[in-house]
Amino acid sequence: MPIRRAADIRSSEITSKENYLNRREFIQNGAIAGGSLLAAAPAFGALVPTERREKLVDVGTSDFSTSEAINAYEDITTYNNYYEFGTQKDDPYRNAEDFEPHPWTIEVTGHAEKTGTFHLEDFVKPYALEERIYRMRCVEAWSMVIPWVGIPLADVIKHFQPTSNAKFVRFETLEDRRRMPGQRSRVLRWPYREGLTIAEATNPLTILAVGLYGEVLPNQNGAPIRLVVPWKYGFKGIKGIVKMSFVEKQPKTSWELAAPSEYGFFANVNPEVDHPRWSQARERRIGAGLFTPKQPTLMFNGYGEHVAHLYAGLDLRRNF
Ligand SMILES: Nc1nc2c(c(=O)[nH]1)N[C@H]1C(S)=C(S)[C@@H](COP(=O)(O)O)O[C@H]1N2
Ligand SMILES: [Mo]
Repeated sequence: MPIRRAADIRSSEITSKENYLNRREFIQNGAIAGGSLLAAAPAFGALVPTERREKLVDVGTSDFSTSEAINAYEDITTYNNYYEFGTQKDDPYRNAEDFEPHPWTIEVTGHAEKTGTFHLEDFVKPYALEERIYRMRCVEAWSMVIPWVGIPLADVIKHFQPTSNAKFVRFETLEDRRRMPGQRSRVLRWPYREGLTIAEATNPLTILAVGLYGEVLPNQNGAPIRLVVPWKYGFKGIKGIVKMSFVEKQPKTSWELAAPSEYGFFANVNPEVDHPRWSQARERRIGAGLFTPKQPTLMFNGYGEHVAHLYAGLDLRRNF
């Protein structure tokens, strides 16, 4: 796999990122003027980003976006979890480059008025694209701020008209050992699968992302379409989705199947409930620099005002 050196990167690629930041007026943001973003080293010093992707047009903004300093494109695209392409953080960057996410179809099944198999283009066409700058928190106690581009999952669900039997939405990633070499290992049960309650899936914060940094989603981040649920640990954000099912029973997720005592169905970011092997009280912001101390983790990753009501009456220690 050819790794491009800094000298190989067209200056236009670098300029486009700076323009992007200017356009977003992030330069005026104190956190960035302080150097935490522009001076940030990529998560992997030796690696440089792959080619920038096609620009997405007609992308609206959102009130749900955080004003925190966003992570560098290099951080977001070289420090990933995507076990279909390997278990090391730079494996997806290295191994997903040749993955071809087109053409792509999504199957919608289960308890809904409308079901069927759709080309990705037809699946997303009815909805307006929005940029959502979200804080993301991984269960491994690191975090990033990512400018996603996506569509509200609530709109998609409304379109398919689930019946009253639909209590959960279940998602599946592509299963293809030839195109996803990590699936030759039994590290997880394939295909990767995830689920949300209908209330979680229709919460206005939940999106299906098709891009980041104003461009088409890179393969390592889940091209062509992945889930983003910002109040939950990153593993809920299933990548490379090929199937969405409206189901009655709480679906088993890949991480629950792998280690039920460590990863529960809800996976809400909760600094008060430790992972069995480590604390969840603090997090390391990727790209912040070696000497930056860990920062406190916020309940529901700071999104409690929008989602705490979904869990009223639920014991969050038992339902982790
Ligand atoms: N199909 C699939 N989706 C996945 C994963 C995976 O291994 N396979 N890893 C999850 C985990 S643990 C995290 S933290 C996020 C990382 O998303 P990012 O690489 O875009 O930051 O993807 C999630 N989605
Ligand atoms: Mo994760």
